[in-house]
Order: sequence, then C-alpha cells, then structure tokens
Amino acid sequence: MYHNTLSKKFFQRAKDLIPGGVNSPVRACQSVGCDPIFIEKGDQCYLYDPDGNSYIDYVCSWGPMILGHCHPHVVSAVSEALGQGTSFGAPTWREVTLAQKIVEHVPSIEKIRLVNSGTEATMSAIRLARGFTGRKKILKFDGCYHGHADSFLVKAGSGVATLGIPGSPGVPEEIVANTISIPFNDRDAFTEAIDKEGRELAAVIMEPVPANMGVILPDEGYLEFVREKTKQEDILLIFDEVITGFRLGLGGAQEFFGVTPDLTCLGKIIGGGLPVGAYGGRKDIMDQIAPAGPVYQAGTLSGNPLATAAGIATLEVLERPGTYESLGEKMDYLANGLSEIASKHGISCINQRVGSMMTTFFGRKAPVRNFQDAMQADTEMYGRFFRKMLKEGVWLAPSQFEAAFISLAHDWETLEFTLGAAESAFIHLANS
Ligand code: HOZ
Repeated sequence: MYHNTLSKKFFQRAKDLIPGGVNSPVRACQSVGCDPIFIEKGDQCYLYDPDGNSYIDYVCSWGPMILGHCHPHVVSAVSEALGQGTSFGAPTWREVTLAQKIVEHVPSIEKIRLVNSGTEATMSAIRLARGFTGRKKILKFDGCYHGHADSFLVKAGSGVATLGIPGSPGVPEEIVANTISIPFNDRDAFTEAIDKEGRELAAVIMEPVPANMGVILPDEGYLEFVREKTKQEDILLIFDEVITGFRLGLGGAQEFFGVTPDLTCLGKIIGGGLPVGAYGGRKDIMDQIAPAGPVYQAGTLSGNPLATAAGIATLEVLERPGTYESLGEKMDYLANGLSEIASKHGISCINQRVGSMMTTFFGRKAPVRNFQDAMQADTEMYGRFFRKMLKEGVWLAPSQFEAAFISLAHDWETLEFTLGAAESAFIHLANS
C-alpha cells in the first residue's frame, strides 16, 4: 500500500523554515492538489523517496538529467574535479573545454560567458542587448518563462502561470513598462508590436519552443518570420534555449528549425545537473561584455569546476552517435501510446511533443498554440492524473504548464510500465 509518511513529516518541518516549504514554487505541488514528495536519491531513470517508493522520473530535474541520474561518466568526472577543489575564483581548463564544445555545436554562438543559472543568463543577455543597441525595451511572449528577473515577470509561464499570478509585487512598474508581451504564434500581433515599438526595442526574447506553458510548437515559418522582422529593425533576437539547448539536438532548437538568433541563453543540460547557465552569440556583441567591453557582469562561482566537469561529461555522452534519434524514437512511442490509450478510454487530451519533451494537455483536442489556449486546459484533470500516476510509480511535473522529459536511461521496459500506469489512470479518470 502506497504511503508517504516521511515526506509529509519533512514537509511539515520545511513549512516552518522555508517559504511554502520549498525552494522553488512549482515543487510545492499546490496546483496538483497534494504535498510534495521528498527525494532521497536518483539512479538512472528512477527516483527514490524516504518512504521506500520508487518512481520513473519524467521531470529529469526539469530538463538537465538527459543522461539519467548518476551516469557513470558524469559521476567519475565530478568526483575527479571534487578531489581537486570546488571553487577557485580563477580560470580553469574545464571552462575553456566546455566553451569550446558549446561554440562548436550551437550555430549562433561564437563566444560564450558562463554563469550560474538560466535566470542569470537571460538577465545578462538583456543587459547586453540594451548596452549594445542603446535601446531600452524588450519584447517577450505571453506564457514564455525566462527566469525570475524583474523584466520577465510579465504574463510569465512556469510557476507564475501554475500559481495563476499575473505579475509579482516587488517588481517596479517602471521596469515592466519596458517589457512588451504578446501572444506566441501570432504574426499580426508581432507585426503590430514591431510597427509601434520597433525603434525602441533592444531585443525580442523567446523560447523557440515554449516549454514553460507546456510544450508548444512554433507554427511553420514563425521563427523565420520573427528572425526576418527583427533583422529589418536591428533588434537583437535572443533564443532562450535553457530547456531546448542540447535537448532537441547538439545545436538546440536553432539547429532543429534552422533559424539563427543573435544571442542564445543556455542552462540545465550544459551543467549536467549542477548549477549553471550561459549566454553567448555573435562575437561583436559578446565583446561588449566586461572586461572586453563596458557591459558589466560577473560571478564568484561562474565557470565552477564541478559544474563544468559535469557539463563536459554530459556533452561527451550526447556527442555519441544515435543519442538524439534514440531519445526521439522513445518519446514518439510514449506520446503515441498515451494518445491511443486516452482515446480508447474517452479521455480528451492532446500530446504535444518535439524531440524528447512533451506535454499532455487535458480537456483539449485541438493543438495548443499559445498561452491563451494553454490556460483553457483542464488543470483539475491534470491534477487527478498526476496523483494517480504518482501512486502507480510515475513521477510527472506537478503542473499542467511544464514539460515531461525522457533521458537516455529510459528503456523500453520503463516506457511500457508507464503506458500501463497511464491506462489505469485514464480508467480511473473516466470512472470518477
Ligand atoms: N522553473 C522550473 C520549471 N520550468 C521549476 C524549477 C524547480 O522547481 O526546480
């Protein structure tokens, strides 16, 4: 019989000590109607809690664990680095090796700066865009999430959407006045915004495949259209590939869709599960960063030896032939299987997937193309699905507005098990 007594106990203590009991809001599981499960350890595609339960992990730490947990190559690289010291505040060879790999693989990146999180990457990229263009405003898309810096907390996705927060107290109006947010996949809205604000816009920032309002695909030609328009007005185009970078392929979404931005933000996978972020792009723009140029940005732990060791090891495994084909094939199998079982049991949902990421939007049959569509999803049904899957031993994102990821450690057997669990969950949903 499933129980989570120890997790509940830890959460009671955590709530007295940490706001909401968690260090990042979505983890609190509020929107799926349960308390969080505490994790004791991970191994390959499994997570283990202190109550003796195991789960097949489709969160993969929100993306970074593309090799699965405790991959031997990563463990040995990090162990070696650990024995040599954890931080020096001085350059190391690993930073150069990681930078070299990223520059080799990501089409838009000629130079790169390593930071400690995706939030830091996007925040710094915007400062750089403003410094480079001498313009103040930025344009983003409703439901896209670029971390929690002030400028981005306007109609944001991820936890902001999950908790239904329109913006955030503490963010001055003067700051958000410089952020314009428009619907994704809407060419007219984009043209209108560019016609109105174009000469004042430093940058357009986008997740090329939004994954923080659930996974949403760009309409055919949409990224090319945005690229063309921004070029015409000398607006920098920034791809936030914190999630899609090294997830859709070694060259990320920009290689997948063949559209090259001016700047790219990375995080997650390039740190192999340790805290990391990065922003990079055209040399002439990147050379505006201090000490090469006047735009200031710095960090004590930037390029940290453990994070770079984990990142290099992760990329080395991803560089092996066939990795992305295998990930794609498995996600295809899972998404198609889920769709078949759902329709067999009369559950209305749509699985949107690209590469090894996917979202099952409940209560929708038509494609979800933007934030407004995503917000119509049946979050109550997602919550019931989530809770049943958890009891069946499957760990999904505790929010309708996030992505499910698979790793190289997910084998056919675990996918079969997941489909079996989903069938029980759908039967349960259909009968309750
Ligand atoms: N913002 C993250 C998902 N897109 C959640 C991070 C976390 O809770 O760990």
